[in-house]
Amino acid sequence: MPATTSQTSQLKADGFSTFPNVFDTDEIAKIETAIENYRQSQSGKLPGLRNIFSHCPEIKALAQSVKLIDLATEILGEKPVPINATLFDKTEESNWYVTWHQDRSIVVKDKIETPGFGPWSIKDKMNYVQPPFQILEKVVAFRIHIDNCPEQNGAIKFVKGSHKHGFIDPEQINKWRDGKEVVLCPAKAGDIIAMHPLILHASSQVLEPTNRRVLHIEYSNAKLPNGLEWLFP
Ligand SMILES: O=C(O)CCC(=O)C(=O)O
Repeated sequence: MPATTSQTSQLKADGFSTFPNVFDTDEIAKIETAIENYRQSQSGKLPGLRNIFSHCPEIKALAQSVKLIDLATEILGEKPVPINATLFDKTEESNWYVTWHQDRSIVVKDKIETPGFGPWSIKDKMNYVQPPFQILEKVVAFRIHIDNCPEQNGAIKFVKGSHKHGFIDPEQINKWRDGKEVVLCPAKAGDIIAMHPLILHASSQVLEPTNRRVLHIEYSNAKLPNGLEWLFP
């Protein structure tokens, strides 16, 4: 399923692009089973799950599949590795919204103090760090939709082109985005929305009593300096 030129150029220009029907119903059912088995082992229906690659070999294999690696290679220009996977769910019982933000952190194996990298934090036993812009430029995230996500069901929204402005001070985000074009991106089960980590994004609560599961897999071909290593090569 090669990316079209218009999809890759939209991703470069706008910071996001939709790839419809990447997975068929059977493929999505397999992804769903793998995720739900892991989820049940982690005290049930948590709204989000980190560290999926460590616990879910099926999802690690999916991330390393030719289909996804080829797509990420076309976007990034040089073969990447999957570097992290997270599940985001919203349901009537766990109905959260996400305020405008950029994804500024990566996950690495060990904490090694390195100029330009920081602050550091630990979440679910993983070392998160904010790398310099030059690293994030070489990251793309695939949001794999496990459920249909119509506009009113917490669809993600983006400030078009905001990834080109580097790091935006979190305190200034609301002022900064004033008057800028916002695009709401509904999706169907099996679609992928590809996004640059620095695109400003947010999402609302769900208005329908259904799941809104998105498997978010990040890829990068950046070489980390100073002995730093990706946690999941
Ligand atoms: O799935 C969502 O609505 C939010 C995802 C998110 O916050 C993120 O990708 O950083």
